[in-house]
Amino acid sequence: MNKKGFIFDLDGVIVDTAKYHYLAWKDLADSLGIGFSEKQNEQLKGVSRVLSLQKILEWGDMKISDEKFEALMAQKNKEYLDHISHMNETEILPDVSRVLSFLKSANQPISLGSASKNARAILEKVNLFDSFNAIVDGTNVTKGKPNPEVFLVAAKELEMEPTKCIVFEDAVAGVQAANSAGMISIGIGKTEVLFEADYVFSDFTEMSNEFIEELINK
Ligand code: B16
Ligand code: MG
Repeated sequence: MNKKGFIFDLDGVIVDTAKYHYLAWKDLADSLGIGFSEKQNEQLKGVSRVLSLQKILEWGDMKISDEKFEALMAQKNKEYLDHISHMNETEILPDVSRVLSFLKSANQPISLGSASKNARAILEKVNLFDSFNAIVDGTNVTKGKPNPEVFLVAAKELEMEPTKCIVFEDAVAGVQAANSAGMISIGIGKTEVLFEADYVFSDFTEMSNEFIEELINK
């Protein structure tokens, strides 16, 4: 039987936590007097917490001490945790559960590949923790997307060759990471943004089980 390793990003693929990241970063940027648009937020998708704050400070042309930097990261994460504390299964994006069930019934190994250090907590909240054979997140890697580390570790956990892995990603940095890892990249979102991906779907409702079967048998 054919087997592929299926690796799912979390934020923007399984759940729409990007909106909570945006709210928390926006409040933080406001408190520093730095303008922060939704377009800029797009550039933070898939990017680690440290790098996200570095970018915001760059946009505001602001330099701060290491202590202040740590305090701001903690402040942002506190607000973000407040938002995610209210999450439940209803926040799983459309047809994600159908795709996960289909892969499980086809005996395909599944991993999470997220930059977030809060990934495990979020999976628990939406009751999907047990749907994965492996979970790799921001606590397991040192290099953030677009570096391929998170996906390469996931492939290793699944005991699959990188070229036999398929990544679902909503972020440009994540698609680039999947491509650098030598994996098939499937963008979830807009083609204009995710044009570097091998395939793009606006969401999982557009992805048929037949397409997934083709991926398995490729
Ligand atoms: P945290 P993903 C990423 O998750 C988010 O897209 C990105 O916006 C966030 O800054 C990053 O996780 C770190 O998240 O602050 O929770 O550690 O898309 O790779 O699942
Ligand atoms: Mg994402």
